Amino acid sequence: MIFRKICVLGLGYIGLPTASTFATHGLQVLGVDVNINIVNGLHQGKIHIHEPGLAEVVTEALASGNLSAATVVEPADGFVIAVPTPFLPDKTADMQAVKSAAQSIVPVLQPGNLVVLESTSPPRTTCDIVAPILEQSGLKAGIDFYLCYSPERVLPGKIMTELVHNARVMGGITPASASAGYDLYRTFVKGEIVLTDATTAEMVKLMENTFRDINIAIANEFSRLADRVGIDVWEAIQIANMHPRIHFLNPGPGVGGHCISVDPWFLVETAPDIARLIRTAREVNDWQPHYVVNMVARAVGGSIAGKQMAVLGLAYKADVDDLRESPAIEICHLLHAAGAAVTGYEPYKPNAAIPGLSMVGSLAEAVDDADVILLLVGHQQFHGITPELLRSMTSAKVIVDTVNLLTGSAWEDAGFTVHRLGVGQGRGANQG
Ligand code: SAJ
Repeated sequence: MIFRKICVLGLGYIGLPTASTFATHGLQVLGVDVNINIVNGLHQGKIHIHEPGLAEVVTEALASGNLSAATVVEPADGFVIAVPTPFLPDKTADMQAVKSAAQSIVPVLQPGNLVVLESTSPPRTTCDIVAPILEQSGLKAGIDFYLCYSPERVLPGKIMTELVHNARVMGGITPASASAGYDLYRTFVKGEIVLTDATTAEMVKLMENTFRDINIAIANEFSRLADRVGIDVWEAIQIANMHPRIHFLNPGPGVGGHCISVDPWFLVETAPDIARLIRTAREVNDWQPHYVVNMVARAVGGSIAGKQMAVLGLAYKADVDDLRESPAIEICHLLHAAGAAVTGYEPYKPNAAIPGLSMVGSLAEAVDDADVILLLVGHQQFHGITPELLRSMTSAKVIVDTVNLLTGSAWEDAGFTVHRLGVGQGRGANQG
């Protein structure tokens, strides 16, 4: 199938990179978003997302005349839905954005068109939710138009590379649909494009993120066990990973972001009686911020109330500006609720407004009058922090390191006690 014009619905972390990459590969692309500010910003060449390499591709796409933006869908050869699927307070998927995106295509859908859902969704969404909505057009899915599910699998921070080079799964509701989807994404995808059915593709996506969640949960659980038995979990993981069939991930302050901390719940929702391991892993990871706060309480000898906390890093992981579902922010809220005064420094979003936190624009301001310094994200900017540098900025003595950056005896020499996550008392607080 030949594509000349496509609409990409949703101009967020996935939609904007996808739309602009299609545009730089010769397609006429209309990016559609319900947020007028995003659409207007894009017309002025402004990008609302920090992602390495994205600005360059968007600038090139706009300059070529192939990329434009609007708030309403237009007739096209193909439609890509890349809208968010957050969860509701009861942890079930909020499919409202997917439903209204599909609904907005109905008036312009024509015979021979292709519709691709990219948003992470519970199994059977493409067949049971999207197809019936699109069929309100009077056209039959798989007969009059093609319909696919093709999940995005890109890692925030590496989106522009992974979008092009990762293998892609294309699940069609018919083989002809999968083949049409293949033709569209072949425009720019250099990785393999594997054809399958829509529900398998939905499961593949959820299985991948669940696998990672469970593997992080076991690392987090081992960090607690290490505390209990008096060993250094980072050292133990390093040694265990020398085994040819073992590959532990890292413990940390918790699992955040809009993917891994959300998607496994879609499987719990689908079959709560079966997905018991998946639920437990979610609960282990969701508890990790509380575990860190307990660690802070131990580090200060009991009460957090009245203490001045300097929090370094608020993003959900290293080297991204994304604050969604961030465990670091949850830790700040818990500290605030326990009566601490919390100052936050997030180099990628220095001006973020977060209730209960006073934000500052530099490391020096953050630690200036701190009693305790908490390192919650391993941003590159923090790799260069030395004991001497920090000592010149603060009289604080207690540091809590949840990402294992502040190792070695030099910290003690500079008068700091570093409490590292997953390092039991038996090993001494500063052992590297
Ligand atoms: N984390 C740990 N320990 C680790 C690795 C990660 O605690 O060893 C934490 C991070 O700090 C973060 C969370 O887990 O809070 C998730 O980070 P991540 O880098 O594992 O994943 P995401 O959410 O940025 O991106 C994931 C990726 N999925 C997989 O690797 C299976 C990505 O490929 C997906 O496209 C993305 O979810 C998505 O959009 O679904």
